[in-house]
Amino acid sequence: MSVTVAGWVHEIRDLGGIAFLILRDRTGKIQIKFEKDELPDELVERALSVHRESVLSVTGEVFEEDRAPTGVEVVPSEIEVIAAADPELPLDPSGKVGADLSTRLDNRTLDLRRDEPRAIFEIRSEVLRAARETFRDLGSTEITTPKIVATGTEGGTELFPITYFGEEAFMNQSPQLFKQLLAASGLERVFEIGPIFRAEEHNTPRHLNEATSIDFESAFIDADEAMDVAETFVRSVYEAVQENCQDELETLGLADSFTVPEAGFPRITYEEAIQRANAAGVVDEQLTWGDDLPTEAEKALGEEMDQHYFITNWPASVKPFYIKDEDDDPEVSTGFDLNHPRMELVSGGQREHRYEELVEGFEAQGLDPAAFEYYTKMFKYGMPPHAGWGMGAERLLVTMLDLDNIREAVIFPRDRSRLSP
Ligand code: ATP
Ligand code: AMO
Repeated sequence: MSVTVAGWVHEIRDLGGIAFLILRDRTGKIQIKFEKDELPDELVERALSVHRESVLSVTGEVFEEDRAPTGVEVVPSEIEVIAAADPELPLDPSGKVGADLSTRLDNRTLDLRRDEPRAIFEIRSEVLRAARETFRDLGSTEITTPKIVATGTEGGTELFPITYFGEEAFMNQSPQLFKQLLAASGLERVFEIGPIFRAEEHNTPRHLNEATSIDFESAFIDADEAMDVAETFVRSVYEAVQENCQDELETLGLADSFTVPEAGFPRITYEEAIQRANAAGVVDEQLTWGDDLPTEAEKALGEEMDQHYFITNWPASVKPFYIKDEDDDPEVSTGFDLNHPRMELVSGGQREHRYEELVEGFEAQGLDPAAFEYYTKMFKYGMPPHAGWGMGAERLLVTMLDLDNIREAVIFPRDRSRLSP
């Protein structure tokens, strides 16, 4: 049978009278055999003088050959060098020579010719596909909202300022206010998968300056129901990966260990969480009501819980203005987090939908309600109770695939010291 195959030169082994060239593309590798006596010198010379990672097109006959890596090989009759590669590569895509993460990120195109990083992004693609399917099954509508905005929502220090035709503007930290406005629109139940921008000062293995947020918001549900949705979401995305990404899991060495988290994620209150953290003795000073959970406390809790778990009823003082307080106790909020044992994945809650209480909340946080008038005024025209959450897509992947660093889950990450590629 005659075939034409095209791909990258993975390896050339020249044994004298015979040479093998391994050609690679995303479907696999194929051996091209050069018996030098039996082929035109010019063809052999042209093929074997290219450097690794050059792009070739090879036309020839296919033969069964047990000694070939895939059981077949091609004897070439025509070779076209489509794009030559330099002899020196900044990164070895065959993986024989290892490279640190920074070199890999500087040369992502070459890095993604390797099986393992490619498997991560094939899985990421499946996660986002399954995410959309799950949300649609839950009756929600996909939205996209502006990334250039006039106000921040998640704390002023983490905003990237930009100039918008001479006016101060910001890169959006979260679609929070837009998704709430849409829960009150005729759409009622919405989701968005899009970029968020946070001027986090430090380089950490779990923070990015541009991340992908998976946001959900629905009218007529409360915090408990929003948590039910978060659990269903996580489980169905894991199920999709288990079902559709066996080859990629195999490549990452996870085929045997990968499991779908069991239903019924435990829900512990913030109060219980700080008691447990105090009992574990991992924090220098005992935590008291109103403290944020430090990283060591989150870690100790994660080890103890050993599965996904919710922390509910955070103190109102540590949650943003849009989170509703419990009706019977204004100190306690309906805000929740969903944590993987390694890190926080989700924040969410029921929202304050009453106009007067919302505006009081702004003032309590030192924010000027006038700047948010485009948002608050809609609370005067029929704002239903609503709830929702936001999840970092990269944190979902890092925890699902047991990656060391969140940058492994983004093709071109933005961090404190990385603005290109
Ligand atoms: P989010 O900011 O989305 O809520 P998070 O995991 O950063 O997610 P935080 O509540 O901000 O949650 O912080 C949890 C812990 O992580 C805190 O102990 C905080 O000190 C630590 N932390 C947060 N941001 C950073 C950072 N940029 N660098 C180092 N540590 C951080
Ligand atoms: P929060 O600020 O907790 O909540 O963000 C929600 C989730 O987004 C992810 N995330 C990040 N991932 C990587 N790098 C970052 N710098 C980063 N910042 C956040 C985390 C986090 O749990 N508006 C609320 C959500 C809501 O209430 O609906 C919000 O943005 O996984």
